[in-house]
Amino acid sequence: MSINYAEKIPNNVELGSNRTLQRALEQWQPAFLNWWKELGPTDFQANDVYLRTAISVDAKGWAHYDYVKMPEYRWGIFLADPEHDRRVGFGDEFGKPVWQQVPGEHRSALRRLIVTQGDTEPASVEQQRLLGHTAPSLYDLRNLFQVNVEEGRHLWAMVYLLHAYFGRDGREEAEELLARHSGDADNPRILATFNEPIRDWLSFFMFTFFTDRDGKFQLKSFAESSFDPFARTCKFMLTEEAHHMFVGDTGIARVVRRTLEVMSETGSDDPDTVRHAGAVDLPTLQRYLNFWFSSSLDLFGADASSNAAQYFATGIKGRPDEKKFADHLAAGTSFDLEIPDGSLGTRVDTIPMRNAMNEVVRNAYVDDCMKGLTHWNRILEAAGHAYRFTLPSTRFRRGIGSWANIPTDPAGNRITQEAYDAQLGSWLPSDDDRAFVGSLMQRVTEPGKMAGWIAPPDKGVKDRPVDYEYVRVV
Ligand code: BYC
Ligand code: FE
Ligand code: FE
Repeated sequence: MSINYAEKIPNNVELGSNRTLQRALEQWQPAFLNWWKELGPTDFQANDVYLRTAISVDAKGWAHYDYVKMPEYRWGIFLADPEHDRRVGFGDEFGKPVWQQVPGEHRSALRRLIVTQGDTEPASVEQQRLLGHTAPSLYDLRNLFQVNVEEGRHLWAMVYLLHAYFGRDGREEAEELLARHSGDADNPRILATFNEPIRDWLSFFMFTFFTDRDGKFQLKSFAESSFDPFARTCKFMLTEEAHHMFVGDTGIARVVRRTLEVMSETGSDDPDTVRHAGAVDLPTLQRYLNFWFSSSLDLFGADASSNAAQYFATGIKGRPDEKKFADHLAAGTSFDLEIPDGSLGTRVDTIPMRNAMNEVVRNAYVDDCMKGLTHWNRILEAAGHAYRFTLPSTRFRRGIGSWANIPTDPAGNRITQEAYDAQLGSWLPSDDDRAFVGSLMQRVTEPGKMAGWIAPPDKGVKDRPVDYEYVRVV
């Protein structure tokens, strides 16, 4: 039987004429659909959702909007257009032609990075699977599902690379991507943040703001890779990533707006008063922010990393926007790292620049996060309110790198373990905070209506009004 691949799996990788790839994907697809049904969004699988589907990479085709039932979403395989005569942009191979096949000596490093990237995509879908039950509006429900199907597509993107370029062990890794599960005691997801539960929409917005943003920076680093199919795959994924961060940024902004309304109505900024009126008090938002930001910082790896140096030297993984740097070799230069010393102090350790690449990328990420905070703080300022959100120090609550398990306060000052243990509960969401936020999570399904803890969005999706029926729930 012949399958119309362009129709079933939209692609620009000539899937229709590649028998080996077809066979691998045909085997994997039923497993993917089973996984989606078991560990994807609970319920709503039979409902029509107003979704964007990528059907080609050009400006018109990549964003096609229509009602789709999620299991019928056409998870496609797209690479950004090739760049004529593209050359290695950094490291020891600078200026040589990029690779269209995987060089034998870089095979295991590339496979490891593709698997780590691929692992996060289905992990996030698993983390978010229950949120549909408590969506604050149909608009938000639709955005959740848009993010979910696209993370599913990102998994397809990595599975395509594994199937097309890594033979038998690539196929085995592709199966493993569906076997590990977020939070599973025996077979968890690879990176810690992707095993943290996302039980409420505040966590979802923080996650899409802070954790999807790690995705942005990792994908931008891979978009520079000398392994050209990998670079082009990641470049296209970035077009979808922008919407995920938009959901987080505007989601938090809408919560802040609603809280400000309630504070103005009640004439009080006392957290208990705000909570009694059914909104999220600002200090609780700050604690959620502290949690997801500090967790996401670990995703950049150790600040001094010989792995990172190796990836850069060999041309496997670059820096985001590598073209903006003057020196693409980073061979003779160094980086000053501030690390903890033995006695509650810090000292400077000068390390080779290449070993500091994780830290360079992390710092760029922190700057980018700051822009979101500025957005939220401007809303507070415009309302004449004195409260401001702050980003914790990159030393705070770290589990990876020089600052792992070093007790500091959110400002990054070293403190004793006792002082840390005594105060950590007040810096992160408490059980009580989570229970309160949980109590607000009531599902709203009337088109255009919002739950009481969140303001409506400025506009709807793709020229549709806010009260459009984004998900047909009946
Ligand atoms: N949790 O030498 P290091 C996304 C491990 S998000 C647990 O610094 P390296 C998305 C590390 O594996 C983007 N373990 O490592 C967002 C290593 O273990 P081994 C995801 C961690 O390689 C939302 C050891 O610690 N993409 O797309 O320089 C929704 C030493 O570390 C963690 C990628 O991550 C952690 N947080 O850097 C959906 C890109 N961090 O080998 C999707 C691919 C480190 O000693 N991954 N370890 O056993 C990489 O580029 C690198 O693996 C890392 C780590 C940057 C993550
Ligand atoms: Fe993704
Ligand atoms: Fe994402």
